[in-house]
Amino acid sequence: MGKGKKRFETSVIHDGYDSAEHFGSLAPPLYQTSTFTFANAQQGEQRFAGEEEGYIYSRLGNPTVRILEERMASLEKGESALAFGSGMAAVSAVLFHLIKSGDHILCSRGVYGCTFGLLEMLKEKFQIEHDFIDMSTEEGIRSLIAPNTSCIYIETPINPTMELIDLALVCKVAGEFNIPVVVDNTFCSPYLQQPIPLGANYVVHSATKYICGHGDVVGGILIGDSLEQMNHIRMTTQKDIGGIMSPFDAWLLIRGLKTLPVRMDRHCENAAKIAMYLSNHQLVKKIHFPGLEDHQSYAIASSQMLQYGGLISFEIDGTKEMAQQFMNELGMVKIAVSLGDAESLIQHPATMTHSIIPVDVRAKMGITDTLLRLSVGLEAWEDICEDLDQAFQKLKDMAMPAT
Ligand code: LCS
Repeated sequence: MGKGKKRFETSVIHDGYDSAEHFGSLAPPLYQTSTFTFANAQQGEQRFAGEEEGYIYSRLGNPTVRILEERMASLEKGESALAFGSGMAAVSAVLFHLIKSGDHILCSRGVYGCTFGLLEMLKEKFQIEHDFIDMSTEEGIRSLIAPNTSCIYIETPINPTMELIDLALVCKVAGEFNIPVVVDNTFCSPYLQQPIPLGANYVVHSATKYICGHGDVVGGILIGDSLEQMNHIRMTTQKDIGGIMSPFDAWLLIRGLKTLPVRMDRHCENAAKIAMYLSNHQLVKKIHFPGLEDHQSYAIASSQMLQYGGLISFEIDGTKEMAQQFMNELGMVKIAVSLGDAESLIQHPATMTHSIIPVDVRAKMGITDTLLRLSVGLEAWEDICEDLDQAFQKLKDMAMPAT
């Protein structure tokens, strides 16, 4: 089987690494070094001039980090990838690359809270405007594209409302105007969704999540469809702003990636079962899981994603205090932000991940005070369900105390 023809489950284990180049070491080595020695002054000069291949300094490239970058580029079917110290560093690098003062960014109806914070900062400091829009129709997208629109930025599914965007549709319209499309693929991982073959130009990941899978790394990845553009980002935005990934974090992510398909299958399987349970519960007012047939994005999810993901948001039928009380009653399911870990995690977006967003904007995005986001872990689904069930029972007992 030739290069680039391997199946996904094989690529996560093998791509970007040849043990023959590393003394036969089965596990990719950890090059925990800040700098690289030159044989002589002339070699240093040639490396800096780009006349000789080779490493210089770990902010400009590191062999362990490079293995991860090559593997991620292959998994997302891009030309090249760059690893960053966090998902936000990857998001800011691609935005700094694409926009300049006075430009306009068109965004999906919702985005992660810190992405919102970054967009606000860009507006305040550099007069870069943005609009959050419903991207469900061609006309809707076209109507808000302005002459200074220099980027379309999409999350799908959107954190935390689980609304999906039809990527092929958006990329078709963007192509007519020659506007680059950036997709935050954090919620899916490349196993469930690959935006570049659908027409996107850049994919970003908070690698902290499913790519890592074990809750022990904060990292980000940017993948691009153009080697030239990505090399430019490497030698400008990444090098000079400097939010790079450490070799040790890259090493952990290479290790985590090997089990990505196996983990994702289990996350998705568990989430589908928990979603069924929640959708039948009388204390759940609304459930947002794209794998349920009556979800607004079910049709897009079925064609765009391999499976429906491991995240579920749901609204408690009650008050904000009841939603918080429900969280407090949970035992095994941990109260924590982040997602994609082996452990099931629950958080309250209105007061946690999306609390920076003003109430009226949050309301337009569909983030209510009773909305909870559950990242379904890898535990036995019955144990997750039992924990949710006992917390609901306590909530019910509190609402209707025994006489
Ligand atoms: N994009 C998405 C969709 C995210 O969910 C996050 C983090 C980021 C980018 C930023 O990545 P980071 O810098 O944290 O690696 N999302 C979080 C969340 O929902 N809970 O805690 C962090």
